[in-house]
Amino acid sequence: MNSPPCGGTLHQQYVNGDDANHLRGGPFFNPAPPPPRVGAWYLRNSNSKGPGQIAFRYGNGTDVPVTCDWDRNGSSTPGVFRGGAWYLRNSNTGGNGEISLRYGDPGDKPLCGDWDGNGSKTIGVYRPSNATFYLRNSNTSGKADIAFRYGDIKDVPVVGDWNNDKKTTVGVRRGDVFYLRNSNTAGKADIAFAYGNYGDIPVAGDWDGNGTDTVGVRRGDVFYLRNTNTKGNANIAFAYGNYGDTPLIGDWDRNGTDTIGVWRSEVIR
Ligand SMILES: [Ca+2]
Ligand SMILES: [Ca+2]
Ligand SMILES: [Ca+2]
Ligand SMILES: [Ca+2]
Repeated sequence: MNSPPCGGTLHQQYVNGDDANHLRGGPFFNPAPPPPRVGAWYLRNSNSKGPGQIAFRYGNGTDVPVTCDWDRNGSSTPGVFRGGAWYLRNSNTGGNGEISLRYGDPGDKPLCGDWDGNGSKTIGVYRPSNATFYLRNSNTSGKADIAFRYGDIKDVPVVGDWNNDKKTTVGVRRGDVFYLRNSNTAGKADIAFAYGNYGDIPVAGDWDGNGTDTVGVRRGDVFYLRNTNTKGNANIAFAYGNYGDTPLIGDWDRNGTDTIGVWRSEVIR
């Protein structure tokens, strides 16, 4: 998993992110090979400011991270989505993927939840190009068990158990408004409210351990978490990680409360 990746995707990232000035060298400029990147995971067991309590590297720096309780032991652990391939790990440690499967297409956003309420959390994807959720009830390759359109193109997906019925269902954020639905079907939002600012990254989790997932946003390096799915101010706000990190949410320590983490693409040194 940690071997140096290669190919067009990484080159693109290098050109766009690391050394765009090299493009000014002209059409014949041949850039040096991009430095290999890994995915660095920094997880914290409380929703508060402070150092990461769990830190490890897993996957490549061009992967899309996803976290879930893959093996139903109560602990959220990492997975990476790489253009339709998933590599899942059952502990919050560096190492090789323990489960690999194929599901979804490049460009999809990986998701995880207990879509059918049977106690097992499983994979899903949101496809931005057609605003469609494709959910699967096992962590295996195969076709979607549930597929439906919800929201609009350019919406950002969020998933959670908004009504404490043990089923994870979908939602989207559009502008500064969350549109949450209590069933995994097409239809109108059951809950809609504004929270945060345009451009915030939406998250969802059970911050207070009461069984209901509620929303939050990450803005810059600050998490703003709310304990009800309603309009209002953040109940919890704290800085964690760096600007540009990808937020992570999970119950890393199996205490029934979801807390934050961040994922960062790091150059191997
Ligand atoms: Ca399930
Ligand atoms: Ca639910
Ligand atoms: Ca809650
Ligand atoms: Ca926890």
